[in-house]
Amino acid sequence: MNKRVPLDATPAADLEQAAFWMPYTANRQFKKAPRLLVRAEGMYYWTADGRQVLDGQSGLWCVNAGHCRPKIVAAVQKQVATMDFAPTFNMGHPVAFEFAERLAQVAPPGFSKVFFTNSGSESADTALKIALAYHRARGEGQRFRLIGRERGYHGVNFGGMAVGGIPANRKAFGPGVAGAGHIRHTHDLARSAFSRGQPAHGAEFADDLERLCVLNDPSTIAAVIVEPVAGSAGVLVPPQGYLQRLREICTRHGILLIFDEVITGFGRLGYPFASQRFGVMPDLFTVAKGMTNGTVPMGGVFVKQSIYDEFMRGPEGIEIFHGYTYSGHPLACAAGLGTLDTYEEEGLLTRAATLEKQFEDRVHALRSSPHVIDVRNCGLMAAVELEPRPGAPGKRAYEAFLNAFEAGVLMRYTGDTLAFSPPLIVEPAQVDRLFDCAREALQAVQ
Ligand code: PXG
Ligand code: PLP
Repeated sequence: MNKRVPLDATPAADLEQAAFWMPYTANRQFKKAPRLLVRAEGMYYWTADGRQVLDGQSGLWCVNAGHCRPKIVAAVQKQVATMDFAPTFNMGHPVAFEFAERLAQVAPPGFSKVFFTNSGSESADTALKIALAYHRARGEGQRFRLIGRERGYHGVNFGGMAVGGIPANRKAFGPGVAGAGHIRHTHDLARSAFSRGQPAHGAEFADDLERLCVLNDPSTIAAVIVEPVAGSAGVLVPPQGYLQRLREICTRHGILLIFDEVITGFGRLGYPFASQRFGVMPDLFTVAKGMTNGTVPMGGVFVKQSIYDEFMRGPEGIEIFHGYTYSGHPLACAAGLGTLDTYEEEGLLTRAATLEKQFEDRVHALRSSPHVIDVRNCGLMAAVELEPRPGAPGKRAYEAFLNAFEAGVLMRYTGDTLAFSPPLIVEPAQVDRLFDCAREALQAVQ
């Protein structure tokens, strides 16, 4: 029989028989030595045993305004007591319309329509489906191929998995969707290790798309989806000129370019969206995470007006047979409105730019720590890549993560990479603490 987990569970609580099958977690390892968080405020979490922990990863790249912000909490509380749920299929409610309007105002010019989902994974699959249906509506239904990139992450649903490029996320799950392909990644330790910001070399990696165009005929390709800065794969910053070249090739061949801004959106790079930082506009882009500050699950796909218009030219009736029960959920929209208010009042969508220099200097100082083979950064997003321990890949980063957590700092590890993405309200002294702690955590790793 499953044991009851007390609300004040301490790390010593016995969770070995717990019913919760944890996502992306080594369940057996975790349940033997659980790390439980029970409260959050601003830059901090508190653990079940009462320790304060500095949040160096914005929850999971999502809590951009910091935790439990009053405006967001109040907006959700008010909404849940007013109207818990309302359908958006053939019905509507004002909060969804208002939130979409506000989003269109913060989006780059021209992205005047937004389709609501509930996560980044749903956003990726929705964007890919919109791309296919768009071409079909224009009489180019032969464009069925969807191109992603090695090391890309677009969530875990079938479409996003198929175009995703992290091997472990793909290998157990069969062939995914037909017509998925991949361009090469941009990770280039030999030429670009320890680049500050965008690497100088590697614009030509974009030409790999031309190879796929030759192989498949470009008229069969519907869309290319990339993260402007790859997050999950360990903060891979686009080489200078790379995104421009990708844009140019897509335009030349009539291929839609989708940016997956699930992590980069809502201020992470010092601009509201990565497209603005890099000066390259996609045709569609996906968001989630920071859209509601992580408070209520939500995602979305922004499209250019011309894409929406194409759907509106067809016969009267439902224009796209797609949507989720919870598309535009009232609580999520309320949380989103509170989030945008908070971002705007505190200038958070551009605040990262003011902290970037210190953040960059501090993360690059880790170059001299043991086992470090690369440091990468852009905005308030950074990674430190470690040389894998022979025969035990991933162990060094895991140990550094544990050491830091013991010392009261939460940072993300993935493979042999440590990732840093603090809330955008972070203060310079907290940036110092984050990297002081990372240095000590690395020092103790064999
Ligand atoms: N696209 C991108 C670019 C993402 O980063 C998703 C889609 C999927 O979003 P959902 O909401 O379905 O998880 C993501 C999510 C990590 C990590 O450790 C990254 C994500 C999620 C969890 C962990 O780097 N990114
Ligand atoms: N499965 C069944 C049996 C359903 O009825 C529905 C929605 O009505 C779904 C899946 C999809 O659920 P959601 O709209 O929450 O994604």
